[in-house]
Amino acid sequence: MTETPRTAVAPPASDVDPFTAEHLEHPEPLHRALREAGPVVHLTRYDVHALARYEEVYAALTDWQSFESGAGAGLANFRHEKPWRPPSLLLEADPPHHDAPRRVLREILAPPALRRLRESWQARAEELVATVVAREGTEFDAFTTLAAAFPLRVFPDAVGLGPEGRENLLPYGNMAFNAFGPRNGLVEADASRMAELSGWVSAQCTRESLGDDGFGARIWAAADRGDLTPEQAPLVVRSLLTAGVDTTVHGLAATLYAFASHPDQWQRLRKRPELARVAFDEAVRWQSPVQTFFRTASSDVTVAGSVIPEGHKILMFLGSANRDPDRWADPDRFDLGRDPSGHVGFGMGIHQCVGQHVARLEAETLLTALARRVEHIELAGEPRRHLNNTLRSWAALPVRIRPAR
Ligand code: OVM
Repeated sequence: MTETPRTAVAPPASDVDPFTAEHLEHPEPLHRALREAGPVVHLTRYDVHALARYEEVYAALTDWQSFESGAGAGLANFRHEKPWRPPSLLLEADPPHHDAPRRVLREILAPPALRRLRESWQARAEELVATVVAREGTEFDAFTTLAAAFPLRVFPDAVGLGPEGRENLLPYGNMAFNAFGPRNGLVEADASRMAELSGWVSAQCTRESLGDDGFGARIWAAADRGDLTPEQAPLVVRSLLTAGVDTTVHGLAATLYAFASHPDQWQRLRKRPELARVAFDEAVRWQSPVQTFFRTASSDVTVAGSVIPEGHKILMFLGSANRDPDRWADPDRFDLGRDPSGHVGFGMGIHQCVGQHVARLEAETLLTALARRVEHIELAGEPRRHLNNTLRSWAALPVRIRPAR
């Protein structure tokens, strides 16, 4: 970002609320309007500056010096407002504090460290798909049966979580992702369970409650080596539990929705199952399970001629950047033939999703098993969204399949 020019222009203003049910349910018209209004749009209702074009979203994500995360990655400005929980050491931190937790988690979740999980995740995907394919009738809710069931089968075990209370994981993540938005009805609906869910998650982050062969134990081992302090370790475990479940559940749901609504692309995957990873990234681009994140200007920052005043928030529309026609050819099409790399569905820059290799391994193992056993998949009814201030999430995805012979 550049110095403040003498000729700063006032950005176009809008009183739109992106967090209403209408826009959360169908974000595309709002995204198009914001992209067309200009590179920066002042949202007067929240006094934040919206970026909806790929170029500006990418630039802001990769400029942590101008746009800090330490004041929160949601609407709440931690300079003035008390966070609902102790801030994340990863998402809600800046260098240099961010660096040690990031390095520790990056190594634990890096592709070489995940190799030992592949075989068992393949086996669990085969089991799950076999039960679905063997059922009487071939119509079912792919959200519950596959998208939610698979991550819940593999991820908590990989972390080393105990067996009790795992049903709290999705509600906790839903609450955390709502909390990035304004205090609307979605946040109020979570309020009654906040203390209970936060208490449960905190209790899972101690050394004693984690198995000795999982991501959690490796985080504690990093503390034993001195790569983290003992105070940091439970908060790094908490990041796994916050960011690692709902994201993959709704990312897999997006992928299954993409295939159920594009049967020709399913045939393409069946012929070339090695496209599973590309398919997942293309679905993440096309649906953007994480729709938005905020940053805070750490000085007066000029974006495309408009000044974002120091201490003010920007609202980055990842889902809109991922469908910007200036960046993507035929952006609204889910297409296994395109190269989706460069999408900002996992963010970009120093905060880019540290768990993305875990997510891709879940997607690869599940999709490969499905591609082998399912000849055809289509929608069997209207999919239902679950509304969340940040996640593009699902309540039901009715599908019909024809098992392969
Ligand atoms: C965290 C975290 C990181 C990314 C996303 C997120 C709730 C949370 O470190 O807790 O969403």
